[in-house]
Amino acid sequence: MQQTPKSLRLHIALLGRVNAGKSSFLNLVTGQQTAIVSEMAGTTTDVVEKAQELPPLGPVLWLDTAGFGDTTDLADKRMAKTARVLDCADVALLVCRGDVIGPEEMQILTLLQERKIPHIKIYNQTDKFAVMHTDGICVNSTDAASRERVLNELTAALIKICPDDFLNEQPLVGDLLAPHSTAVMMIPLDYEAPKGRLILPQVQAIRDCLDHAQNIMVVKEDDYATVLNNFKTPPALAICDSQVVDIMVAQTPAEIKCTTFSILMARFKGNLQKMVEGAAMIDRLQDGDKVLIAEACTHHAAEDDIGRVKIPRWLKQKTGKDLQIDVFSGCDFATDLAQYKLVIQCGGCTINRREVLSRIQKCAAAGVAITNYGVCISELKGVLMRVLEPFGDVYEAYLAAKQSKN
Ligand SMILES: Nc1nc2c(ncn2[C@@H]2O[C@H](COP(=O)(O)OP(=O)(O)O)[C@@H](O)[C@H]2O)c(=O)[nH]1
Ligand code: SF4
Ligand SMILES: [Mg+2]
Repeated sequence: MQQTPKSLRLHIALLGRVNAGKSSFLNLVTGQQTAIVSEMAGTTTDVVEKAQELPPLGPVLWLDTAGFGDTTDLADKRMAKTARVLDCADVALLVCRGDVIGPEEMQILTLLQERKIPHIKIYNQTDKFAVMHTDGICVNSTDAASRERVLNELTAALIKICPDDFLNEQPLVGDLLAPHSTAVMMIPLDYEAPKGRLILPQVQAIRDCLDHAQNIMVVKEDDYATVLNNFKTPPALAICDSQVVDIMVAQTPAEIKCTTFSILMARFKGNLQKMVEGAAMIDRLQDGDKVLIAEACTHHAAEDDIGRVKIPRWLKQKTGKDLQIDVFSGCDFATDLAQYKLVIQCGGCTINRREVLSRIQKCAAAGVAITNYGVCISELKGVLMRVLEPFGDVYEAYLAAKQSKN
Protein backbone atom coordinates (compact mmCIF):
# COMPACT_ATOMS: atom_id res chain seq x y z
CA MET A 1 0.00 0.00 0.00
CA GLN A 2 1.26 3.46 -0.86
CA GLN A 3 1.78 5.44 2.36
CA THR A 4 0.76 9.06 2.81
CA PRO A 5 4.01 11.05 2.86
CA LYS A 6 5.21 12.14 6.29
CA SER A 7 4.93 15.81 5.39
CA LEU A 8 1.14 15.52 4.90
CA ARG A 9 0.40 13.75 8.21
CA LEU A 10 -0.91 15.40 11.37
CA HIS A 11 2.22 15.69 13.55
CA ILE A 12 1.44 14.76 17.18
CA ALA A 13 4.18 15.41 19.75
CA LEU A 14 4.33 13.33 22.93
CA LEU A 15 5.74 15.53 25.67
CA GLY A 16 6.17 15.03 29.39
CA ARG A 17 8.69 14.48 32.15
CA VAL A 18 11.00 11.45 32.04
CA ASN A 19 9.28 8.22 32.97
CA ALA A 20 5.79 9.71 32.69
CA GLY A 21 5.02 6.90 30.26
CA LYS A 22 5.19 8.69 26.88
CA SER A 23 6.73 5.73 25.10
CA SER A 24 4.38 3.30 26.83
CA PHE A 25 1.43 5.43 25.73
CA LEU A 26 2.70 5.41 22.12
CA ASN A 27 3.02 1.64 22.24
CA LEU A 28 -0.51 1.35 23.61
CA VAL A 29 -2.13 3.50 20.91
CA THR A 30 -0.14 2.03 18.02
CA GLY A 31 -0.63 -1.49 19.37
CA GLN A 32 3.06 -2.14 18.71
CA GLN A 33 6.35 -1.97 20.56
CA THR A 34 7.32 1.17 18.62
CA ALA A 35 9.39 2.87 21.30
CA ILE A 36 11.65 1.41 23.97
CA VAL A 37 10.08 1.60 27.41
CA SER A 38 12.21 1.52 30.53
CA GLU A 39 12.41 2.66 34.12
CA MET A 40 15.78 4.25 33.33
CA ALA A 41 15.43 8.00 32.84
CA GLY A 42 16.48 9.19 29.38
CA THR A 43 15.75 5.94 27.50
CA THR A 44 14.19 7.82 24.56
CA THR A 45 17.08 9.79 23.08
CA ASP A 46 16.40 10.62 19.43
CA VAL A 47 12.87 11.58 18.52
CA VAL A 48 11.02 8.37 17.61
CA GLU A 49 8.68 8.78 14.64
CA LYS A 50 5.78 6.44 13.97
CA ALA A 51 3.18 6.77 11.23
CA GLN A 52 -0.33 5.54 11.91
CA GLU A 53 -3.78 5.68 10.32
CA LEU A 54 -6.04 7.09 13.02
CA PRO A 55 -9.63 7.01 11.74
CA PRO A 56 -11.67 9.19 11.48
CA LEU A 57 -8.83 11.71 11.79
CA GLY A 58 -6.67 10.25 9.02
CA PRO A 59 -2.92 9.74 8.68
CA VAL A 60 -0.86 10.94 11.65
CA LEU A 61 2.82 10.96 12.60
CA TRP A 62 3.69 10.38 16.26
CA LEU A 63 6.79 12.12 17.60
CA ASP A 64 7.94 10.50 20.84
CA THR A 65 10.42 12.75 22.62
CA ALA A 66 13.03 12.62 25.36
CA GLY A 67 11.52 13.67 28.65
CA PHE A 68 11.80 16.95 30.51
CA GLY A 69 13.71 16.78 33.79
CA ASP A 70 16.46 14.50 32.44
CA THR A 71 19.61 14.95 34.56
CA THR A 72 21.97 12.72 32.52
CA ASP A 73 25.04 14.00 30.61
CA LEU A 74 23.18 13.99 27.30
CA ALA A 75 20.23 15.99 28.65
CA ASP A 76 21.03 19.18 26.69
CA LYS A 77 21.32 17.36 23.37
CA ARG A 78 18.10 15.50 24.00
CA MET A 79 16.29 18.67 24.93
CA ALA A 80 17.50 20.41 21.75
CA LYS A 81 15.92 17.60 19.73
CA THR A 82 12.73 17.82 21.75
CA ALA A 83 12.64 21.59 21.18
CA ARG A 84 12.82 20.98 17.42
CA VAL A 85 9.70 18.85 17.63
CA LEU A 86 7.86 21.98 18.74
CA ASP A 87 8.66 23.52 15.35
CA CYS A 88 6.68 20.90 13.48
CA ALA A 89 4.03 19.70 15.96
CA ASP A 90 0.45 20.41 14.87
CA VAL A 91 -0.84 19.22 18.25
CA ALA A 92 0.74 17.83 21.42
CA LEU A 93 -0.10 15.38 24.16
CA LEU A 94 1.20 16.26 27.61
CA VAL A 95 1.72 12.91 29.32
CA CYS A 96 1.64 13.24 33.14
CA ARG A 97 2.27 10.82 35.99
CA GLY A 98 -1.22 10.70 37.35
CA ASP A 99 -2.41 14.31 37.42
CA VAL A 100 0.81 15.78 38.78
CA ILE A 101 1.43 19.20 37.23
CA GLY A 102 4.91 20.06 38.53
CA PRO A 103 7.68 22.33 37.20
CA GLU A 104 8.36 20.11 34.14
CA GLU A 105 4.71 20.09 33.10
CA MET A 106 4.48 23.86 33.69
CA GLN A 107 7.56 24.37 31.49
CA ILE A 108 5.96 22.32 28.72
CA LEU A 109 2.63 24.13 29.05
CA THR A 110 4.42 27.49 28.73
CA LEU A 111 6.26 26.33 25.59
CA LEU A 112 3.03 25.07 24.04
CA GLN A 113 1.26 28.31 24.86
CA GLU A 114 4.09 30.43 23.40
CA ARG A 115 3.92 28.48 20.17
CA LYS A 116 0.14 28.25 20.13
CA ILE A 117 0.24 24.44 19.87
CA PRO A 118 -3.07 22.95 21.02
CA HIS A 119 -2.72 20.10 23.48
CA ILE A 120 -4.48 17.33 25.39
CA LYS A 121 -3.49 16.18 28.87
CA ILE A 122 -2.96 12.44 29.25
CA TYR A 123 -3.19 11.45 32.90
CA ASN A 124 -1.14 8.27 32.78
CA GLN A 125 -0.38 5.58 35.36
CA THR A 126 -3.90 5.79 36.77
CA ASP A 127 -3.33 2.32 38.22
CA LYS A 128 -0.73 3.88 40.53
CA PHE A 129 -1.99 7.44 41.05
CA ALA A 130 -5.47 8.69 41.85
CA VAL A 131 -6.54 11.37 39.38
CA MET A 132 -8.63 14.28 40.60
CA HIS A 133 -8.82 16.27 37.32
CA THR A 134 -11.35 15.71 34.56
CA ASP A 135 -9.81 17.87 31.80
CA GLY A 136 -7.82 15.08 30.19
CA ILE A 137 -7.80 11.42 29.30
CA CYS A 138 -7.13 8.91 32.10
CA VAL A 139 -4.91 6.06 31.00
CA ASN A 140 -3.04 3.03 32.26
CA SER A 141 -0.56 2.57 29.42
CA THR A 142 0.38 -0.92 30.56
CA ASP A 143 -3.21 -2.15 30.11
CA ALA A 144 -3.46 -3.38 26.49
CA ALA A 145 -7.15 -4.22 26.98
CA SER A 146 -7.96 -0.50 27.34
CA ARG A 147 -6.61 0.33 23.86
CA GLU A 148 -9.97 0.73 22.13
CA ARG A 149 -11.44 2.97 24.83
CA VAL A 150 -8.29 5.15 24.84
CA LEU A 151 -8.26 5.41 21.02
CA ASN A 152 -11.92 6.48 20.97
CA GLU A 153 -11.38 9.16 23.62
CA LEU A 154 -8.15 10.28 22.00
CA THR A 155 -9.50 10.68 18.46
CA ALA A 156 -12.58 12.54 19.75
CA ALA A 157 -10.32 14.92 21.68
CA LEU A 158 -7.90 15.33 18.76
CA ILE A 159 -10.70 16.27 16.37
CA LYS A 160 -11.75 19.02 18.80
CA ILE A 161 -8.30 20.62 19.02
CA CYS A 162 -6.97 19.85 15.54
CA PRO A 163 -6.04 23.12 13.76
CA ASP A 164 -8.63 24.23 11.26
CA ASP A 165 -6.07 24.49 8.46
CA PHE A 166 -5.45 20.77 8.87
CA LEU A 167 -9.07 19.65 8.91
CA ASN A 168 -10.13 22.04 6.13
CA GLU A 169 -7.02 21.89 4.06
CA GLN A 170 -6.28 24.56 1.47
CA PRO A 171 -6.77 22.90 -1.96
CA LEU A 172 -3.55 22.68 -3.93
CA VAL A 173 -5.08 23.79 -7.24
CA GLY A 174 -8.76 22.80 -7.34
CA ASP A 175 -10.05 26.22 -6.22
CA LEU A 176 -8.30 28.02 -9.08
CA LEU A 177 -10.45 26.68 -11.93
CA ALA A 178 -14.06 25.71 -12.45
CA PRO A 179 -15.24 22.08 -12.33
CA HIS A 180 -15.07 20.38 -15.76
CA SER A 181 -12.52 22.88 -17.06
CA THR A 182 -9.00 21.78 -18.00
CA ALA A 183 -5.53 22.40 -16.58
CA VAL A 184 -2.46 21.83 -18.75
CA MET A 185 0.64 20.67 -16.88
CA MET A 186 4.05 21.10 -18.49
CA ILE A 187 6.43 18.58 -16.95
CA PRO A 188 10.02 18.49 -18.21
CA LEU A 189 11.76 15.16 -17.74
CA ASP A 190 15.40 16.22 -17.41
CA TYR A 191 18.20 14.26 -15.75
CA GLU A 192 17.00 15.37 -12.31
CA ALA A 193 13.57 13.78 -12.77
CA PRO A 194 13.27 10.54 -10.77
CA LYS A 195 13.21 7.35 -12.83
CA GLY A 196 9.80 5.97 -13.73
CA ARG A 197 7.63 8.35 -11.71
CA LEU A 198 6.46 11.91 -11.20
CA ILE A 199 7.40 14.00 -8.17
CA LEU A 200 4.98 14.56 -5.30
CA PRO A 201 3.76 18.12 -6.17
CA GLN A 202 2.90 16.92 -9.70
CA VAL A 203 1.04 13.85 -8.44
CA GLN A 204 -0.76 15.91 -5.79
CA ALA A 205 -1.81 18.52 -8.37
CA ILE A 206 -3.22 15.83 -10.69
CA ARG A 207 -5.09 14.23 -7.80
CA ASP A 208 -6.44 17.56 -6.57
CA CYS A 209 -7.80 18.41 -10.04
CA LEU A 210 -9.52 15.02 -10.23
CA ASP A 211 -10.97 15.58 -6.73
CA HIS A 212 -12.45 18.85 -8.00
CA ALA A 213 -13.88 17.27 -11.19
CA GLN A 214 -11.32 19.02 -13.39
CA ASN A 215 -9.51 17.62 -16.41
CA ILE A 216 -5.78 17.46 -16.88
CA MET A 217 -3.57 17.40 -19.93
CA VAL A 218 0.06 16.55 -19.17
CA VAL A 219 2.73 17.49 -21.73
CA LYS A 220 6.49 17.86 -22.03
CA GLU A 221 7.80 21.32 -22.85
CA ASP A 222 8.46 20.61 -26.56
CA ASP A 223 4.81 19.89 -27.31
CA TYR A 224 3.29 22.57 -25.08
CA ALA A 225 2.65 25.21 -27.77
CA THR A 226 1.18 22.67 -30.22
CA VAL A 227 -1.12 21.18 -27.58
CA LEU A 228 -2.36 24.64 -26.57
CA ASN A 229 -3.18 25.34 -30.23
CA ASN A 230 -5.21 22.15 -30.51
CA PHE A 231 -7.68 23.08 -27.76
CA LYS A 232 -11.16 24.09 -29.04
CA THR A 233 -11.85 25.74 -25.68
CA PRO A 234 -8.65 27.14 -24.17
CA PRO A 235 -7.54 25.55 -20.89
CA ALA A 236 -8.38 27.44 -17.69
CA LEU A 237 -4.90 27.16 -16.21
CA ALA A 238 -1.38 26.15 -17.22
CA ILE A 239 1.06 24.85 -14.58
CA CYS A 240 4.75 24.10 -15.07
CA ASP A 241 7.90 23.23 -13.25
CA SER A 242 9.77 26.40 -12.09
CA GLN A 243 12.80 25.54 -14.19
CA VAL A 244 10.83 26.01 -17.44
CA VAL A 245 8.64 28.89 -16.26
CA ASP A 246 10.14 31.29 -18.82
CA ILE A 247 9.29 28.87 -21.66
CA MET A 248 5.71 28.49 -20.39
CA VAL A 249 5.17 32.23 -19.98
CA ALA A 250 6.57 32.97 -23.45
CA GLN A 251 4.25 30.42 -25.08
CA THR A 252 1.04 31.05 -23.10
CA PRO A 253 -1.46 33.59 -24.50
CA ALA A 254 -2.30 36.40 -22.06
CA GLU A 255 -5.89 35.19 -21.60
CA ILE A 256 -4.74 31.86 -20.16
CA LYS A 257 -3.67 32.03 -16.51
CA CYS A 258 -0.50 30.22 -15.59
CA THR A 259 1.55 29.37 -12.52
CA THR A 260 4.13 26.87 -11.25
CA PHE A 261 3.97 23.75 -9.08
CA SER A 262 6.28 25.45 -6.56
CA ILE A 263 3.97 28.42 -6.22
CA LEU A 264 1.02 26.09 -5.69
CA MET A 265 3.02 24.25 -3.02
CA ALA A 266 4.10 27.51 -1.35
CA ARG A 267 0.44 28.42 -0.92
CA PHE A 268 -0.59 24.90 0.16
CA LYS A 269 2.24 24.39 2.60
CA GLY A 270 3.09 27.76 4.04
CA ASN A 271 2.25 31.35 3.29
CA LEU A 272 2.52 32.39 -0.37
CA GLN A 273 2.05 36.07 0.42
CA LYS A 274 5.04 36.15 2.79
CA MET A 275 7.19 34.33 0.22
CA VAL A 276 6.16 36.76 -2.49
CA GLU A 277 6.85 39.80 -0.30
CA GLY A 278 10.27 38.29 0.39
CA ALA A 279 10.95 37.94 -3.34
CA ALA A 280 10.15 41.63 -3.79
CA MET A 281 13.19 42.25 -1.54
CA ILE A 282 15.61 40.92 -4.19
CA ASP A 283 15.64 44.30 -5.99
CA ARG A 284 16.89 45.98 -2.82
CA LEU A 285 19.90 43.78 -2.13
CA GLN A 286 23.16 45.71 -1.86
CA ASP A 287 26.87 44.86 -2.14
CA GLY A 288 27.98 42.85 0.90
CA ASP A 289 24.45 41.74 1.88
CA LYS A 290 24.15 38.22 3.21
CA VAL A 291 21.62 35.78 1.78
CA LEU A 292 20.85 32.41 3.34
CA ILE A 293 19.85 29.42 1.22
CA ALA A 294 18.01 27.16 3.68
CA GLU A 295 17.67 23.52 2.69
CA ALA A 296 15.35 21.53 4.93
CA CYS A 297 17.20 18.24 4.50
CA THR A 298 20.73 17.08 3.78
CA HIS A 299 20.01 15.76 0.27
CA HIS A 300 22.74 14.77 -2.15
CA ALA A 301 23.53 17.96 -4.08
CA ALA A 302 23.66 17.58 -7.89
CA GLU A 303 26.48 19.19 -9.88
CA ASP A 304 24.22 21.98 -11.11
CA ASP A 305 22.15 22.03 -7.89
CA ILE A 306 19.25 24.44 -7.95
CA GLY A 307 19.84 25.84 -4.45
CA ARG A 308 23.61 25.74 -4.26
CA VAL A 309 24.55 26.63 -7.84
CA LYS A 310 21.75 27.95 -10.02
CA ILE A 311 19.91 30.31 -7.63
CA PRO A 312 23.17 31.93 -6.36
CA ARG A 313 24.32 32.39 -9.97
CA TRP A 314 21.01 33.89 -11.15
CA LEU A 315 20.79 36.06 -8.01
CA LYS A 316 24.21 37.58 -8.63
CA GLN A 317 23.46 38.06 -12.34
CA LYS A 318 20.08 39.69 -11.72
CA THR A 319 21.17 42.03 -8.92
CA GLY A 320 24.70 42.69 -10.19
CA LYS A 321 25.70 42.88 -6.51
CA ASP A 322 28.51 41.27 -4.60
CA LEU A 323 26.38 39.10 -2.31
CA GLN A 324 27.58 36.75 0.38
CA ILE A 325 25.51 33.59 0.00
CA ASP A 326 25.53 30.94 2.75
CA VAL A 327 23.91 27.52 2.50
CA PHE A 328 22.45 25.87 5.58
CA SER A 329 21.02 22.40 5.33
CA GLY A 330 19.30 20.08 7.75
CA CYS A 331 16.34 20.15 10.04
CA ASP A 332 17.90 22.83 12.25
CA PHE A 333 17.25 26.34 11.03
CA ALA A 334 20.19 28.76 11.28
CA THR A 335 20.13 30.42 14.68
CA ASP A 336 21.60 33.83 13.87
CA LEU A 337 19.06 34.85 11.25
CA ALA A 338 19.31 38.59 11.89
CA GLN A 339 22.63 38.81 9.99
CA TYR A 340 20.80 38.00 6.71
CA LYS A 341 18.87 40.31 4.42
CA LEU A 342 17.01 37.47 2.79
CA VAL A 343 16.37 33.78 3.45
CA ILE A 344 15.60 31.59 0.42
CA GLN A 345 13.91 28.44 1.70
CA CYS A 346 13.88 25.22 -0.35
CA GLY A 347 10.60 23.62 -1.42
CA GLY A 348 10.58 21.74 1.90
CA CYS A 349 9.27 18.50 0.44
CA THR A 350 10.32 16.58 3.57
CA ILE A 351 8.83 18.97 6.14
CA ASN A 352 5.24 19.73 7.04
CA ARG A 353 3.24 22.93 6.77
CA ARG A 354 3.68 23.70 10.47
CA GLU A 355 7.46 23.63 10.14
CA VAL A 356 7.41 25.94 7.12
CA LEU A 357 5.21 28.33 9.12
CA SER A 358 7.65 28.07 12.08
CA ARG A 359 10.48 29.10 9.77
CA ILE A 360 8.45 32.03 8.45
CA GLN A 361 7.73 33.07 12.05
CA LYS A 362 11.40 32.86 13.04
CA CYS A 363 12.34 35.09 10.10
CA ALA A 364 9.63 37.58 11.03
CA ALA A 365 10.93 37.66 14.62
CA ALA A 366 14.47 38.32 13.33
CA GLY A 367 13.23 40.98 10.88
CA VAL A 368 14.45 39.04 7.83
CA ALA A 369 12.60 38.64 4.55
CA ILE A 370 11.92 35.06 3.46
CA THR A 371 11.07 33.62 0.07
CA ASN A 372 11.38 30.15 -1.40
CA TYR A 373 13.08 28.56 -4.38
CA GLY A 374 10.03 28.48 -6.66
CA VAL A 375 8.90 32.05 -6.02
CA CYS A 376 12.48 33.28 -6.20
CA ILE A 377 13.14 31.57 -9.56
CA SER A 378 10.07 33.18 -11.13
CA GLU A 379 11.20 36.57 -9.78
CA LEU A 380 14.74 36.07 -11.08
CA LYS A 381 13.38 35.10 -14.50
CA GLY A 382 11.22 38.25 -14.49
CA VAL A 383 7.87 36.43 -14.67
CA LEU A 384 6.63 36.42 -11.07
CA MET A 385 3.85 38.92 -11.74
CA ARG A 386 2.53 36.78 -14.59
CA VAL A 387 2.49 33.53 -12.58
CA LEU A 388 0.77 35.21 -9.62
CA GLU A 389 -2.24 36.23 -11.71
CA PRO A 390 -4.35 33.26 -10.51
CA PHE A 391 -3.99 34.50 -6.88
CA GLY A 392 -5.77 37.87 -6.63
CA ASP A 393 -4.75 38.98 -3.10
CA VAL A 394 -1.20 37.78 -3.37
CA TYR A 395 -0.82 39.45 -6.76
CA GLU A 396 -1.91 42.75 -5.18
CA ALA A 397 0.45 42.22 -2.23
CA TYR A 398 3.34 41.66 -4.63
CA LEU A 399 2.60 44.87 -6.54
CA ALA A 400 2.39 46.80 -3.25
CA ALA A 401 5.66 45.30 -1.97
CA LYS A 402 7.45 46.11 -5.23
CA GLN A 403 6.19 49.69 -5.21
CA SER A 404 6.98 50.33 -1.57
CA LYS A 405 10.49 49.03 -1.96
CA ASN A 406 11.46 50.82 -5.17
N1 LIG B 1 2.03 0.91 36.30
C1 LIG B 1 2.23 1.64 35.22
N2 LIG B 1 3.47 1.77 34.75
C2 LIG B 1 3.67 2.51 33.63
C3 LIG B 1 2.60 3.17 32.95
N3 LIG B 1 3.12 3.83 31.89
C4 LIG B 1 4.45 3.59 31.90
N4 LIG B 1 4.78 2.80 32.93
C5 LIG B 1 6.14 2.36 33.32
O1 LIG B 1 6.92 3.52 33.59
C6 LIG B 1 8.27 3.35 33.15
C7 LIG B 1 8.61 4.48 32.19
O2 LIG B 1 7.82 4.38 31.03
P1 LIG B 1 8.27 4.99 29.63
O3 LIG B 1 7.14 4.75 28.70
O4 LIG B 1 9.62 4.52 29.23
O5 LIG B 1 8.34 6.55 30.03
P2 LIG B 1 8.84 7.80 29.16
O6 LIG B 1 10.18 8.19 29.71
O7 LIG B 1 7.85 8.89 29.44
O8 LIG B 1 8.86 7.40 27.73
C8 LIG B 1 8.31 1.96 32.49
O9 LIG B 1 8.83 1.07 33.44
C9 LIG B 1 6.85 1.67 32.17
O10 LIG B 1 6.57 0.28 32.15
C10 LIG B 1 1.28 3.01 33.50
O11 LIG B 1 0.29 3.54 32.99
N5 LIG B 1 1.16 2.24 34.63
S1 SF4 C 1 13.31 20.64 -1.50
FE1 SF4 C 1 14.29 20.86 0.51
S2 SF4 C 1 13.49 19.20 1.71
FE2 SF4 C 1 13.10 18.67 -0.45
S3 SF4 C 1 14.93 17.47 -1.11
FE3 SF4 C 1 15.34 19.62 -1.59
S4 SF4 C 1 16.49 20.38 0.22
FE4 SF4 C 1 15.45 18.48 0.87
MG1 LIG D 1 10.39 7.38 26.35
